[in-house]
Amino acid sequence: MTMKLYGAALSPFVRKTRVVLALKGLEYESVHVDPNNPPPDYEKISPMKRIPALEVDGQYLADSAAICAYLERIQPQPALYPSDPMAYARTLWFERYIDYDIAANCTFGVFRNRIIMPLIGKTCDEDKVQHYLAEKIPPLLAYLDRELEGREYLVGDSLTIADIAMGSQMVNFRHGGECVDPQRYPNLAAHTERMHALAPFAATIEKESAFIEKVRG
Ligand SMILES: N[C@@H](CCC(=O)N[C@@H](CS)C(=O)NCC(=O)O)C(=O)O
Repeated sequence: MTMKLYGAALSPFVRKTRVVLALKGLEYESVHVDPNNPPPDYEKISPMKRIPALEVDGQYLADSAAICAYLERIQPQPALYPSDPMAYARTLWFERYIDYDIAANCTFGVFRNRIIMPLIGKTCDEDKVQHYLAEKIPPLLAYLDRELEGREYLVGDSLTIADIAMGSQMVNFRHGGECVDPQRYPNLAAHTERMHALAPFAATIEKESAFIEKVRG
């Protein structure tokens, strides 16, 4: 079996997928796709022209959630989805909340404005960023902070796809010049620190940060 992962370095969804591939020890080839300028035939690979997409022996999968669920089936260890039905469904809920609601605000609201806009020759709308930071993001982070009270992981007592999804979005939040405030969200701040200390996250953060520092000047 040969696998190709289509994506770009700073995408939180690509990073999430790469962390899962690394934890499961799966080999793959990386193919660079710029989401702002995908190749002309890319929609055959990813119908919405988004990254990541995975090619497996000539078949294609789009969306990090579908890809990671597939990877769990082909390499069940380490298990990143609980077997208990309720714990499994709660894991999928958190993954969805993070990939959509957290991403829409922390990554697309803050990181995209501050880092991607200047990279593609557009200006950052800092008023918009401040609105996200002051109004939209606090209740989203507060919910996860409450859910993490007295726990190391979002669901059960081991790492799941939900923790990886959150760790990945928080890399972009950090690249965007923000952090999870340990005074306001102590449980989530500790969780983020634990995620970012995992070897696949630590390695990618080091590589990406050097680039981000250059962009931020
Ligand atoms: N839910 C998708 C989100 C993927 C996504 O939005 N990727 C962004 C890059 S971070 C993208 O490809 N954007 C290009 C576009 O939407 O046209 C996933 O988990 O894979």
